[in-house]
Amino acid sequence: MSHRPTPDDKFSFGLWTVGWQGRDPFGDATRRALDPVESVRRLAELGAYGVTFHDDDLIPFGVSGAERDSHIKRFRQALDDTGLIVPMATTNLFTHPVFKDGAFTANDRDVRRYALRKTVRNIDLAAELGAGTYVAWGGREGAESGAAKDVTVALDRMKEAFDLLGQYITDQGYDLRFAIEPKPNEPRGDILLPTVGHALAFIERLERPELFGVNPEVGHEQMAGLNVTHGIAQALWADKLFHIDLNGQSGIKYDQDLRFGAGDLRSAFWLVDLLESAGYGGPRHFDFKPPRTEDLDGVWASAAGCMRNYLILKERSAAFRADPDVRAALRDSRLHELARPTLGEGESLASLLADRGAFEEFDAEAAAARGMAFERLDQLAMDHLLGVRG
Ligand code: 3MF
Ligand code: MG
Ligand code: MG
Repeated sequence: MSHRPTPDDKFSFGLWTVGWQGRDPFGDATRRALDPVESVRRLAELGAYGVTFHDDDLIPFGVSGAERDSHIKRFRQALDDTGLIVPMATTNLFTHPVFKDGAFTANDRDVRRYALRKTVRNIDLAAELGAGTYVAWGGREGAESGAAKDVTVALDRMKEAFDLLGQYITDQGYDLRFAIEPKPNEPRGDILLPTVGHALAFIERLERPELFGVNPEVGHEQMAGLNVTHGIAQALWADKLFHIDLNGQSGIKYDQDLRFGAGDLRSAFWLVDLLESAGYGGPRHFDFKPPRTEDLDGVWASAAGCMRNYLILKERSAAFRADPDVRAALRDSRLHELARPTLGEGESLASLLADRGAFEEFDAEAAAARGMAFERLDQLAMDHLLGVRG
């Protein structure tokens, strides 16, 4: 298998990823600004199929209508020239100081109304460019202190915002769905809808839950110490994995946004194994930051590395799944038993309660003595991941 990406692999990148200039809380930019047109061309050359953006990545905040049109025109031309598509777009509701206390849940009502208008304006552009997903990351929806935010009331405002946006795309007849992106903290001390689980529960309270799914990010779940593959599995189980942000993170610390495959490599392996075996059909979207040590050559090497690592892991996962020893080990670990419903065909709760073998005559000691054979199975996975088998 080749590790060269092609558009069929559905790799996409945010303009803000390769375009990150390396400004952090302690240091100034280390790289020049990238023209979105240059990014589109370079990403297409590297084998990506899509590019995504926040409104302000493409059109600088606050420019006139005419200037806005000319930015869009140049971008469209670059898309036409390269064949790159825009699978997703999103709103920047976090950089400008007006959003310092949030956007959809800012205490100030005029800020909330402005945030909705800013979002609607960019939804129109997303629809015009053919995007299928509109991501919503509420980076500033949160607090640093207790009384500053009434969380239950803030969730009412968040629901109000998403219900209005759901109404808007329905009224306009746009073929768009929203993907909410959870994150536990950074830039706020604590952010609302901090994990995939919180977001999934919130979505069920919306007026049009069918229009809303999640956009989990690898590092965001790991910042909360969670198993990102489990979170993604639950999103898939709920039919809510509308989009995904792939990157790397080394444990519970600041948001590292490493290239995909860096950080927790084992977790990246299991994530690719899950996405590929579940038949996830959406974009493989990279939301990473090339470290500020890099010049522009390093930026493109880092972007290429994201895709290369995904393809290597995809190959490793396929070899793992095809290995007869792995199949035997999966049987020894009784995964096929997990797939069997706990009650037999046609069996009722009453028959379970009447089954003496299930309780009165059940030999708990004998069942407890059975080994699960998980270590052998996991070592086979390690061998495949490390490239010493198949
Ligand atoms: C922050 C993020 C965001 C979102 C983006 C698009 C700036 O940690 O991950 O990137 O991904 O707003 O959804
Ligand atoms: Mg992030
Ligand atoms: Mg993200």
